[in-house]
Amino acid sequence: MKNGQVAKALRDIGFLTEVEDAENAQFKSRAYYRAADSIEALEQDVAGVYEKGGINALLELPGIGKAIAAKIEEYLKTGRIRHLDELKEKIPIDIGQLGAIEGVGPKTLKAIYEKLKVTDMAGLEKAALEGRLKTVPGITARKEQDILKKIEFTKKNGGRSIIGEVWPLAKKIEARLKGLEGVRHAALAGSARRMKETIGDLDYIVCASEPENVMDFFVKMPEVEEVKSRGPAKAFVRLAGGIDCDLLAVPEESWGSALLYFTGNKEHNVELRRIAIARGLRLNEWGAFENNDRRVAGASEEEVYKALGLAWIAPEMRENAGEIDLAAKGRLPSLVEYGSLRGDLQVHSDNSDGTATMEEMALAAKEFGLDYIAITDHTKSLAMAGGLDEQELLDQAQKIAELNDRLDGIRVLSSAEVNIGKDGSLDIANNVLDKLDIVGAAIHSHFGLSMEEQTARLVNAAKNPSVDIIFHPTGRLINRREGYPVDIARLTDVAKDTNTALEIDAHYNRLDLKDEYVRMAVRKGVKLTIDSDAHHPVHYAFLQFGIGQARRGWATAADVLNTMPADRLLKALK
Ligand code: DGT
Ligand code: CA
Ligand code: CA
Ligand code: ZN
Repeated sequence: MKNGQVAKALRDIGFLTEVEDAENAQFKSRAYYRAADSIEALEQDVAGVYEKGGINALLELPGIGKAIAAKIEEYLKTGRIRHLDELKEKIPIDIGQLGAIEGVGPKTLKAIYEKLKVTDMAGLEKAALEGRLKTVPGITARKEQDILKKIEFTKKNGGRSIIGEVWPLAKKIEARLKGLEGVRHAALAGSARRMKETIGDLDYIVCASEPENVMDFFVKMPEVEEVKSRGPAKAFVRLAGGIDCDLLAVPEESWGSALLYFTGNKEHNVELRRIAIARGLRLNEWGAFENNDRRVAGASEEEVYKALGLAWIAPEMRENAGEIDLAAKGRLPSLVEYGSLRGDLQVHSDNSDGTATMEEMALAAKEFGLDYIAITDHTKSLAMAGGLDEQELLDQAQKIAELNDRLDGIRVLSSAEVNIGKDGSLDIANNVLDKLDIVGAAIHSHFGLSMEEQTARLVNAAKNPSVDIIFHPTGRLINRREGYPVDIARLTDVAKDTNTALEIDAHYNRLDLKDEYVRMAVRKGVKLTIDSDAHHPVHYAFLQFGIGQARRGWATAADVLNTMPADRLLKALK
């Protein structure tokens, strides 16, 4: 169903229309909101309505007039609405974030944007903390404090948590539960087990001889801020920092079915239940049962899948995106494994904006278990990040050669994160890039350009014979910025044709490419890399989130270049 997307696009137009001209556009923006509501409430798929009856059928829907029907048609045909793109270009604010702050209306947002160029929540918070917000006409010191409070509130309570931010605590709690006396199994389930990039709440399942003791322990953990409910085999708490946490205890014979159920996702579960029914079984968190209530499976996930005629499916794939069909045919891919990366191809040093020396980064990589890293400092047009020019890059490559003579058990590749210009050109000449072992290129500016222009920039970079990898291809920052618009179908085609790899940036703020784009790349045989984008020696730990994302996109080791030893990798590059 496209209804949700169409409604969102209409609502965004309504909102930006109001931001653009708060005095006069109220009537117009209301019309968009009404149309959005109407599409959302529709029972049929709006795409189906249009396919059958064309624009006239759209006009018959409540609240849809000529101008809006034309925009819906445009969206259904092209996946975008030019008018919305133009508005976004004029007022490039993050609507999801800034539009959600209570008490900050379109008129205020416009004033803030015009004076301070603030586009997102982080920027607004920074401006308020630095006392710049009250320099905006109409904003008093009191209102500034007010906005700051609302931001804190939204940050704490609103929305979903980024996986990397909750992961350490989530795993700590899992380990604690596993270590409790009388606990036979304990696991973190839900979206965290599926390695989704954002987490709504944490779900734990335990199997224990004395569930009451586990509940006691759980509600008394030091991080618990509020106990929302607590029973003999179930508890629900809120942790400091605002994330909710579910715990369920089940008997041994239901361990697998409960783990399966609470890992989800919901659509995967629904589909499994449908298959169970077709086989004369009843499936729930307690097991798979025959009509006479005899349990036929439940103790392990494998057993439950087997009862349904399916192979065990890795949690990261459980999104009802075709994986069940593959499991039925015994054709599941063998996913790239955690810990299987031999190297990391995006690492920064203090020669640009990293915090540690090349040697420190190399030694930390070795300690982490990697065989090689590429030092990918920024290049000259990214002055903010202390980008290197041609001579500095060549000097750095020389130092890397000396470093390799000195170091044992870790190899350092000379490289760069070359900045892609507005027109798709690079800021470092090819004859210099060719002296480096490997070259990554990335976009760091001009985020307001259209999809055509952004795609052309990336395609240009991919066609450059010196460029081996496109780093963080869509530029998204999870929960902060959507990324610039890219025609991924086109980019993946060009990447395939030119033997350019696309990166899964494992930094948990990016995870870019995201899962669905990874799947597209894998399907087309595009090579991927999984890189930490480390700016600090501890950042190699991010790699696990990149692997999680790769697995969510069905990638195997063969799809990921840096599962290879360095020599083979260098031969595989263009
Ligand atoms: P989240 O917490 O929003 O990041 O996403 P999940 O997937 O962790 O969802 P959550 O915590 O609401 O529930 C955990 C799992 O429990 C979910 O993935 C599937 C299962 N589940 C929850 N509600 C339903 C439901 O109404 N029907 C079915 N079949 N399964 C459900
Ligand atoms: Ca959850
Ligand atoms: Ca939950
Ligand atoms: Zn970077």
